[in-house]
Amino acid sequence: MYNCGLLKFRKITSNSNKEFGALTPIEFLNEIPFDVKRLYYIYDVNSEQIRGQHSHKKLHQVLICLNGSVDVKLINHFGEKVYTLNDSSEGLYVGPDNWREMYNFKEGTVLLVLASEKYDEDDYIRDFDTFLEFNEKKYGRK
Ligand code: T46
Repeated sequence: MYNCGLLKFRKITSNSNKEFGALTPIEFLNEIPFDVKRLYYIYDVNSEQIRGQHSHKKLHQVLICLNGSVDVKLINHFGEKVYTLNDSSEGLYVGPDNWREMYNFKEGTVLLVLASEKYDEDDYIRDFDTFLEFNEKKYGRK
């Protein structure tokens, strides 16, 4: 898929003690494909709720599901794909021009998001037809 994809982070566990648990370190400079300027997290979402339903003109983000499970549908000029995020050693990179929808939030899900820019409502496209027109101008007719 264009301008998005899964990132695998390290998961450090103990071979001798399964109860020790796991630790995932992320070094922003080496492992995140942009400078992180902001983070936020989404939680307490009802399982019937659909969030997102917008795209960004410039923003790069990485979505990491710290607990639970959530489906993320991405649509861009070149295709669409659904990612199930349920592993906290994985991150979903989402670049600009991707329409995103997050749904099927399992109870207790915490979705951490690393973002390349400060919050800016002008960077959002919240109407699907406007998103299609914007991408057609940028990438050409399909
Ligand atoms: C995205 C997906 C994955 C702020 O004031 N500051 C912030 O940094 C953010 C992210 C949001 N807000 C406000 C704007 C709205 O009044 O929080 C409210 C809820 O935001 P929104 O409806 O955009 O939330 P989601 O879950 O639909 O989308 C969020 C991000 O906004 C978006 O960039 O890609 O998560």
